[in-house]
Amino acid sequence: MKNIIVGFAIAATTLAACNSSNNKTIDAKQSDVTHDTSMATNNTVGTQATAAATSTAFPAKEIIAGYLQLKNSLAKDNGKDAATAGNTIVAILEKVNKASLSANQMKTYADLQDDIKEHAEHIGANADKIEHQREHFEMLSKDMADLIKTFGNGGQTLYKDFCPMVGDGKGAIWISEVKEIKNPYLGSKMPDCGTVKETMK
Ligand SMILES: [Cu+2]
Repeated sequence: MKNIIVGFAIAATTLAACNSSNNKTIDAKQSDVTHDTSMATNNTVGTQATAAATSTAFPAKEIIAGYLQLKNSLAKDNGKDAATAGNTIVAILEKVNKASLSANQMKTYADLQDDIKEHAEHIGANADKIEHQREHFEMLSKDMADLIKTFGNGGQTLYKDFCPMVGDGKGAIWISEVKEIKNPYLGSKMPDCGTVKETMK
């Protein structure tokens, strides 16, 4: 228990150092999200969403692709590629056509957009600090799980993985496109640590 509290304190301090507005986010995201896949709506699936400003569909597929690119870069301990993926996510978010969203989608997106953007920006700006990127990736992963619940999986089967060894035994989730575990938090130190907790169809 002491370790957990210390872990939270360190995480909060680190993030406060890079942006004080993040403290609220940490509290809000501390409890893991329970998932009801039956609530997922796949109404953007099947439409070829583009990141163009004129797009009428939410670019769930593109955001997920950027996230997966980020996840795979971290699994390979490549902070430079992770930063590129972070910047890609920011660019996609900036082109979202909010007028195309339903009331329910708008509500979810309004809650998530600033958070996702901020984590993606920090990951983009810290190519040489992979452990810092991983702290933001942990919170980004929770946001992505929420995003997928509302906007669908972009037409591909996704897996929610969990590794109990991240953050001094606190554990952390990530989303993957493959069933095989490739740990983005521990990389080459422990590539296969973790289990599939949920299939997000
Ligand atoms: Cu940061």
